[in-house]
Amino acid sequence: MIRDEFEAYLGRLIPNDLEVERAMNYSLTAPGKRLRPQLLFCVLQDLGIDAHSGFAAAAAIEMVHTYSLIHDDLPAMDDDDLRRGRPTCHKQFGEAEAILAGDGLLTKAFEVLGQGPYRDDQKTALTVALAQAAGHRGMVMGQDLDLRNDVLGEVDPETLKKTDYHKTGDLLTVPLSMGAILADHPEYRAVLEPAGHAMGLAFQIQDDILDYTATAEQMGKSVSDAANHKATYYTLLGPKGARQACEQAYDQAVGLLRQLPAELSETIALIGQMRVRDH
Ligand code: GRG
Repeated sequence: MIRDEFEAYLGRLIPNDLEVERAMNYSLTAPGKRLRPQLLFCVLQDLGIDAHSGFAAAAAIEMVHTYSLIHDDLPAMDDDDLRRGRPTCHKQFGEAEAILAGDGLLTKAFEVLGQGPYRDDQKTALTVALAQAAGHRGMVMGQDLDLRNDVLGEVDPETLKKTDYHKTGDLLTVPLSMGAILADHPEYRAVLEPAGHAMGLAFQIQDDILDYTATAEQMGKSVSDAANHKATYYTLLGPKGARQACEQAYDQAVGLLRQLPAELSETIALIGQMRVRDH
């Protein structure tokens, strides 16, 4: 199965000799859902490309995602003890090593992408897409907005939307952008990217709901929004409103994908699985 092959590939990318490498591998190979890689594989399959050719790009996204989780869990940010069902990186390796593990994963991502089996023009487009999604006008900005919202203790719906669009949506959209680049259909990005953002919004609302309704054991991470009085879609819209908004956003994502000339059946099926997730 492609998922197992990818897991084995991911486990081979970083040696385990140095303490920082052990910390990087500890978080990277922990049991995450691998949604972003799976999204890329599905888009590639839908566009007639062998999903294996997406391994380097998918690993790069997963490394950036894992770095963001390590840094998000640090005491200076969310200060969480549990991630992917294990003690967080800083609980296991100490704060300084966890900061370095995040830095190591972020830079390794671009090494892996640059060494991937892609044409130079594709590498350039992939690199720019990932850097923009992760960077200071992407996920980093989203995280920064999130920190400010937490300091204020309240947030209006527009600011929350902007925060999550970048904090969660940008990195969930990048697999779709990369799929279009690798399939030599860059014009599909005009549809795939809004679809990715609609899916990202739905995913975030679902995360907010699960934070109130699931256990830490189920989620493999701390469920701390209520204790932290965090303003989320769940607190802004209530349980029923949040569920409706989530369904609407997933419907919008699928509706957009159906507009493409290619049939996105694998991607739509994966979105169907995301829709019913319980962790
Ligand atoms: C530190 C720059 C920086 C950014 C951090 C990831 C992130 C941005 C914050 C985490 C806060 C959070 C819970 C966001 C909700 C959506 C989200 C990204 C959840 C985690 O992704 P999953 O569910 O995790 O795909 P796994 O572990 O399955 O990969």
